[in-house]
Amino acid sequence: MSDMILHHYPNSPFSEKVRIAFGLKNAAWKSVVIPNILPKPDLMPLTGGYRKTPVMQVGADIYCDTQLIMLEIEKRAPTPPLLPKGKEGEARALAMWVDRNIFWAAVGVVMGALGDKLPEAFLKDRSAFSGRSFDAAALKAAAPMALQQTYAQLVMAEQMLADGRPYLLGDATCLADCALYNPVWFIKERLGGGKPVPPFDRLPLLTAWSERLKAAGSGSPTEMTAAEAIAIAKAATPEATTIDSHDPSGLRAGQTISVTPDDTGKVPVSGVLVGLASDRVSIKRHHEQVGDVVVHFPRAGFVITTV
Ligand SMILES: N[C@@H](CCC(=O)N[C@@H](CS)C(=O)NCC(=O)O)C(=O)O
Repeated sequence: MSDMILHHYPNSPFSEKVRIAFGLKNAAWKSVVIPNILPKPDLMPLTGGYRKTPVMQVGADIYCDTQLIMLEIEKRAPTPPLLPKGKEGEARALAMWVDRNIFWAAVGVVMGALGDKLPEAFLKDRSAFSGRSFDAAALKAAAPMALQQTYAQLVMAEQMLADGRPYLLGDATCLADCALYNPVWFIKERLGGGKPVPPFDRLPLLTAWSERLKAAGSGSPTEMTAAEAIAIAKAATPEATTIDSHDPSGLRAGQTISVTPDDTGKVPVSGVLVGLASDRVSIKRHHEQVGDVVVHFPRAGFVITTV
């Protein structure tokens, strides 16, 4: 089986959601470190313009967004499972709640504290990326509200743990734990430096939960260069895909479409539709550096338009 290649950077909290899954599964993976702002010249030929972090590559298949990356890891490293039998929907829905609600509140907390220490190029990049102002003074002013929002939502997770269960959905770790680890890790690692940091001084169960997860580590990464990853894509053939002909979109194989995230980093990626299912849309693209690749996106939170 081809290697799972993660294109990521160390400080990226969404990448930590994936790295902790590798840790829980004790999985081997290849690590390509990418820039944390544009331009990303070695990533664009693979993704066709998708710029977010992380991206997972397996041969000539490119998986965008952690929603889909986690499902692919689950297929390729199934033990222990992160989609608990009979509770797959709960695990995925909780992950969406964290990704879409708690993450941005946590960004407000971290950026409010660090904004005036971050390079201007980073603040400019994140303003364009998010459509919100990443002006250091405005970030600082908004930080108290971000902390309250983060606290109010994390309390819900604290309540889940109140019956003594070690993880969000019971005795075993699941996708929702990996998702929640992303903003918790972000605040604790960037601001706490090992010491208690608000709002975790008020969240003892969540603090203990995060220490249990941290012990899982990140699996076994091996460094790989971007050039090596590109050569792997070029030498590989994308995996077979299928189209659900009853999909509510009415889309048909062979149509040229573009796929765009609906929240941040809204760069459309165009290609020929080769795969369609309830959890993913897949398009074939060609680029002289990487040859034919299939780029896969989740359905939830992505806008498909026919070109
Ligand atoms: N919905 C996306 C969110 C990814 C995301 O927002 N990642 C941040 C970094 S943690 C990002 O892309 N920042 C801009 C960049 O890295 O260029 C996912 O689940 O993968």
